[in-house]
Amino acid sequence: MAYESIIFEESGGIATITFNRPKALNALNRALLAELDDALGVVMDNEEIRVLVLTGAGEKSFVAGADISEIAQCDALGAKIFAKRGQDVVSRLQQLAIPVIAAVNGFALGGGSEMALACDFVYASENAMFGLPEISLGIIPGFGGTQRLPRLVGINKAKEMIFTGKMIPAAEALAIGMVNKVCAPDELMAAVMKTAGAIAAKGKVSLRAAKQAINSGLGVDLATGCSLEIDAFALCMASEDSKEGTSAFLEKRKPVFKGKLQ
Ligand code: CO8
Repeated sequence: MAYESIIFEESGGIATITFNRPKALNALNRALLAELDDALGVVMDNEEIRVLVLTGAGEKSFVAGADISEIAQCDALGAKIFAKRGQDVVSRLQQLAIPVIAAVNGFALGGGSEMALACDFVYASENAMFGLPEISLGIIPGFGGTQRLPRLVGINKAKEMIFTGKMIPAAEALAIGMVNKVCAPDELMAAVMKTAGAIAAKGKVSLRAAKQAINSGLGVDLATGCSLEIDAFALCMASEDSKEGTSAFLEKRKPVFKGKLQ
């Protein structure tokens, strides 16, 4: 599929998807969601890709939300289809086996914040603004925001953000746990790529096992989660990478992970 609304790049095991509708502050329309869905399929199928980075084109915006001109045309059924489409893509992003980092370089509003919430973690530029402003449009978040935001920042903070629709700056998003790190705008991508590179150098089997154990464990009780962890741990021990990692430590050298199960 040829992409117009996103840019897809891959280098050294790190794939980058850039939302590319800068004139509309990278708003998510149906065409962009279809391209993103396709690109996530490419990422899933390519075993060489170890980390995915999401960012926005231009200096102003990561994603300023779902495309309001398309929402405005929707009746109730159309809204249901649009919201389901967006939720399916956001869920697919969250369920990717590899780590996903959001590099939020400006506005992350509505569907943009919801996209960031589905990533494994977020680095943001100092000028980034987060928010779920849907209430000011007479609607509510529709790409999972009412569910993921309270789980991440707590119920009351999420309610305040969703009921007021107010934007919060990167520093506040950092304080409430929506963001892991805040960088100067011109240092954001370097910081993200440094962390992505450090992750990409780890064992593929153990990275996937760690992500799966964390994500699957969040939906179950602690005992069940710990039991999932044991299975994921055992899977790692069956991998060539675990032999390499432990041998390298004992031989006082750097491990070279090949990402093979055995
Ligand atoms: N949709 C469509 N176009 C947009 C959007 C958007 N979400 N955001 C910005 N744009 C466009 C503007 O219309 C403008 O276009 P033009 O130049 O043709 O007039 C261009 O981008 C630049 O925007 P501004 O001139 O407004 O730039 P400012 O710097 O003055 O303001 C803001 C930046 C504050 C980000 C402002 O653009 C804004 O408030 N945007 C809307 C933010 C918003 O409300 N987002 C939530 C959208 S709803 C949503 O995400 C729901 C998700 C679930 C949907 C379920 C489907 C039914």
